[in-house]
Amino acid sequence: VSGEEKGRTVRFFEMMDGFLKNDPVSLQKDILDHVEFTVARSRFNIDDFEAYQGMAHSVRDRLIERWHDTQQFFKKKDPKRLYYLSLEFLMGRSLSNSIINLGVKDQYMDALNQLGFSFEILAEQEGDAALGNGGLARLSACQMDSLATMDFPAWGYGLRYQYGLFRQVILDGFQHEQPDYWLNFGNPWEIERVHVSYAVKFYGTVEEKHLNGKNCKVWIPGETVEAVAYDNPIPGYGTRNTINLRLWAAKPSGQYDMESFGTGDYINAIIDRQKAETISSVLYPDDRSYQGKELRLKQQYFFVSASVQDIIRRFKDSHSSFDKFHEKVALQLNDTHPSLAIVEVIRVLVDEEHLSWKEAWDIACNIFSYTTHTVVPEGLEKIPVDLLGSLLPRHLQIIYDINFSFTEELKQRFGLDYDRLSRMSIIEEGAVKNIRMANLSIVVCHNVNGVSRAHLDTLKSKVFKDFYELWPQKFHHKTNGITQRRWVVVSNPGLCDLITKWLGTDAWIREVDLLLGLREHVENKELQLEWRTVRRVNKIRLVEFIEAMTGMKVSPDAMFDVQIKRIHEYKRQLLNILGIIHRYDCIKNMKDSERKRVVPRVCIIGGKAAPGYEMAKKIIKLCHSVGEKINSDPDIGDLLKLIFIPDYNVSVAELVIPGSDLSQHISTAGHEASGTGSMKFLINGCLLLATADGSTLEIIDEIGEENMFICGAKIHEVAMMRENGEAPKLPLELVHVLRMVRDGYFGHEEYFKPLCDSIESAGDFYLLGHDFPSYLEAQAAADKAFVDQETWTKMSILSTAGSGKFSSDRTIGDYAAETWGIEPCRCPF
Ligand code: Z15
Repeated sequence: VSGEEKGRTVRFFEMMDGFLKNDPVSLQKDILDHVEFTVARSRFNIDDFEAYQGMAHSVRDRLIERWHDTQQFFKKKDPKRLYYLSLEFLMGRSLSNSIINLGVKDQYMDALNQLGFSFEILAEQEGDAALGNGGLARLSACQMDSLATMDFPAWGYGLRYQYGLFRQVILDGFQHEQPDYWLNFGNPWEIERVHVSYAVKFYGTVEEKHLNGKNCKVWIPGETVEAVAYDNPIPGYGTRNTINLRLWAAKPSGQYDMESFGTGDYINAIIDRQKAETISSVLYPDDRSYQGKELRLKQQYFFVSASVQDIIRRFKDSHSSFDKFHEKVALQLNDTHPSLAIVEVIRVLVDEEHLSWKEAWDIACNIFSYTTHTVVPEGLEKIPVDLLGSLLPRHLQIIYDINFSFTEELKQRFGLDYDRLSRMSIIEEGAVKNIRMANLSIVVCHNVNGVSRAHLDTLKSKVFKDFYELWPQKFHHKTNGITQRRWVVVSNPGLCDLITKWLGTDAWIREVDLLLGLREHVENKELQLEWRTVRRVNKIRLVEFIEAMTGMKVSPDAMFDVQIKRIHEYKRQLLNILGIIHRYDCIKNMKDSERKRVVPRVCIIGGKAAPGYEMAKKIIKLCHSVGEKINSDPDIGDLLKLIFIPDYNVSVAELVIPGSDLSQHISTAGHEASGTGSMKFLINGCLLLATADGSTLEIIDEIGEENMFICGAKIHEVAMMRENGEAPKLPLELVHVLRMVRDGYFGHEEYFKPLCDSIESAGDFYLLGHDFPSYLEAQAAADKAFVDQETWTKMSILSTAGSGKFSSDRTIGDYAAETWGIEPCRCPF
């Protein structure tokens, strides 16, 4: 840094220094001020929720302060920025994460103690922000944390759904969906920007106009809706940088009032206007099934259009032409859900900024990159041409133009290979014509990323084979990761302190590779003992939670065996449950002497089924019916318990993961693109029982197969069995277990029949039969290892020690260097 530069930085620093004080006395005053003036409750009579609100608002002030400094600093430096577009962000709670990342946790703890409040109780008052479904949505949340912590000049864009993911309520073992009124009690973590709003157009027609000697397309919309910005500050850890997640809410537009109110039907005109808000009202709850719904398409375009307008406005604030646009802007698409952004950028540049097609095209090809999260062709998003044409007539024209040039290029390259042309075309012909959003994204994006090494292999050899042959240089992978801030520092403070103590530094919170240093101490008896103690405390916390949620008392001496994730046939919760029935049946048939050697287990399953996914809902019911039978069997006692944790979400995960001994990741090999739950368990020292799929393959590389329990067919074996159409011969143990279900041992035999049929008469697509024996072997190996607590503890320490690769810091570092071309831009303290 030059002397002059330094001088400026110092003045800058002085300017921002010391606005809000963080000593416990100042914090107390701020909390109480907010209770009195923001929450409007008397400071002499406040309950835990009001105290939470007061505290949250005081934290919010500190976030805003740093947010301003960061945004000003970015503006001054004008670096290349990353814009991360995702329709889903699964943020969970913010209080604890914020004070830890701001570095003011101890001060707040003191302040609260002096006021007579417990931080843990206040933190429990907060509900989850659940603006997403599962892995893809939590991934974007983890990546935002890493982007902020690593000082990247990044923005997130998303939708501010009024209803997040549904609440799961279990009645008589069946899942019911309830709305998630997450905004009802106010949201201190967002800043409403009434003045940051854009008009978003829908429907209407396209007209050809002659302007300045050029032919122009003018889109005359049939409906206009206003997008209003809500900013959610994302604080980095160990840095002043606080980046922005901007979520859009739909409001009626003021622009066309004269027309609708001109008819004199005032009341109906108001009611009509209000309908605009439905666009951002509700998150679609099915991950990876696309139904071609108009509202969903409206959501996608609404969010994309507002974001693109905002990005272009910000760029134009400091640039007078688009020459440098691609040097200043990178746009990342989280799956194809925001891929209309590609078309929107071209439309705005050509129709509104009057660039040539070639200029606009070159810009789009330079700025966009895309991550795919799916393994199967059915997982690819399609939009009916008619639907898109009526909602976005100009965009359909542009898509056809792109496709025309693309197919011309294909013909040049491959000749008139019509099979190939029809496979690769952006338009899918057929009874219903569809737009293949993945094809559109691959054609334009300079970079297509898979989420694990195995996933990239599948993309190259199957899902995007044709495209890989055409553009091999576009295809890469960035193995997913999770943030150690939320998944250890926030959720497992005991383990966090222990790791820091043994590494002699807390630097691993920013440089996760330092965890490797734990390997040196793995034989140390003192560490082993402390490790077990911390894990034991976490288990007891989980025991209390289970009792509060389900009324069941379980013993912390048992092995806690956990499978928590969305319910999906390919994730094979059914394999888990059938394994539990087998275990139950074995115990029932044991002599007393044999029972003494059984390792007691508490099996825990949690997860939501998409509301329309019948098989997944049956799996939830089966879990409850089996649990009821086992848990009430006096013959079994503490040897086996089966618990279903209702309404699984981010904050439930934060509590369950640190208290688990064993976790299951048993997708049929080749079906899980990556799987990020396994990484959260791994870093918390929970052992994995897993199939060789997605990211577990890379976990094996890092910690060694000897520290995990691996089972099931390998990816190539699955492919071979399916190709050969091998008649599945089911193992006898499995046939026996299915017999019990069919015979009504757990009741509801009619309702469960399709589950049994999927294995016994529908070809067992997910290969439960094939994998059952090796699954049971892996379970037996886990039992055996658990008996020897010292070995188990070492495996646990080695799991944490080897988890560094699976930090989202590593993922984001790779994206920054290899895909986005962005550099850190660190706001001075
Ligand atoms: C989703 O959560 C994932 C993939 C999808 O195609 C959709 Cl629509 C939702 C998950 C993958 O199933 C999981 O393997 C991966 O770890 C995660 O995305 C993040 O990449």
